[in-house]
Amino acid sequence: MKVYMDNNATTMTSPEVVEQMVPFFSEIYGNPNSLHKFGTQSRPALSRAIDQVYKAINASDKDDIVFTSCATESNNWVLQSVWIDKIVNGDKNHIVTTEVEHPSVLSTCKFLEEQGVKVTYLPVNEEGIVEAHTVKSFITEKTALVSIMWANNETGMIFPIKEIGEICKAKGVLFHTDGVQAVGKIPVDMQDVHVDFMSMSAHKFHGPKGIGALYIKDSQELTPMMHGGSQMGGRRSGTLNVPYIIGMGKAIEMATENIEEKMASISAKRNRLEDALLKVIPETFTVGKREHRTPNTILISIRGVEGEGMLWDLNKFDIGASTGSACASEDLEANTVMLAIGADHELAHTGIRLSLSRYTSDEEVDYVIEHFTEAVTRLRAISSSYAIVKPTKGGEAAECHIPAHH
Ligand code: C6P
Repeated sequence: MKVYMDNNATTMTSPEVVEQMVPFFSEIYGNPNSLHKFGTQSRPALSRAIDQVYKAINASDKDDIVFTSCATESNNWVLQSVWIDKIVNGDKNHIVTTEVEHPSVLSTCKFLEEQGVKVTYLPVNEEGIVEAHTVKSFITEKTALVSIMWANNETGMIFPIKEIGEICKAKGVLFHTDGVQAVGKIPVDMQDVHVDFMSMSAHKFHGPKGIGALYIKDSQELTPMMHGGSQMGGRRSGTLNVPYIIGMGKAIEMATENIEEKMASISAKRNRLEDALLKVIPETFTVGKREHRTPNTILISIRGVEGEGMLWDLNKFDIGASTGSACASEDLEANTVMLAIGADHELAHTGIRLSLSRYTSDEEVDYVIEHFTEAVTRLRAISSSYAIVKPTKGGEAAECHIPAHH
């Protein structure tokens, strides 16, 4: 059996999505901006896709959706354009974000700091959530933008976006949220929150890779980063990626219809997996309360077991998991979110992210429980920082002790 449990990194593209995309490669391939039939032929499907995205997040106007190549582009666009609009050409000098944002926000903030922008990186509480009152206390007269993710990719923790939006509105500060790990996983309703900009990536909800969007409330002015042929109303130039936009539309529609039912089914499997691992493997904990998390995510820490070693063992069993963000997994650094919540370096190296999808089956959960436990037992037996007192017998968890200095 092969089990994919890294759905926060990316998801399988749904067969129904691929089916919708296929005709738009070699049959209906005209440029939608062309005036001939080859071009105009794709327009109804394009407009349906825009409808699907705007309905899925309950935006107020179709023009509030601009397609991009991915959330990294959307995040860069907002941060760099607000810098140009409000700091270079305005009287602000400050951006507020958090310590636990995705690198597409954090690296852009670092770049902006090099340009002279003041950036505040807000801390998170012991669950890994940035609290609304913390945001409030750091906004100043000079703040141009608050950029805070809706849900964290490593822990699944959901941030208080509604409260933060209210604070930003009251203070007259623009509010951007990276909605990548929220859209398609939990209800996202743009009429219920005060958010100026929200980034999305289709491949996180069973759409194709390489297509994303930026929601822009009331189509407000935002200096474009892509100048050219004035596609998307001049806000993002470049020939529209028709098949991928159509794929994103279908994927978001499928992910968000009956979302409460989907959430209940995924969280039941996630909870069963988490309960089993916590019960069978001693000295193990998971980050954050379940009710504060997206329904598919577990960040589990196993004392004495290096995350990379664990991934290697899981890989041998054909189980795909990660130690954190896929884009940071090659640098073998400690998990940044675990460090942010106060874990020491050794503990922050023990995090394993398991992220399920609506395609995860009960059999797959059983398979992971069995082989995860096996891998931990093997790795603890050879770990210098973890002494096994009593070896595993008849499927029972080993009794272990952690040296006093831990
Ligand atoms: N996180 C992960 O393993 P792109 O690559 O542009 O489609 O998405 C970037 C991105 C932005 N924000 C958040 C919250 C994300 O989780 C991601 C992608 C993956 O956690 C890959 S690094």
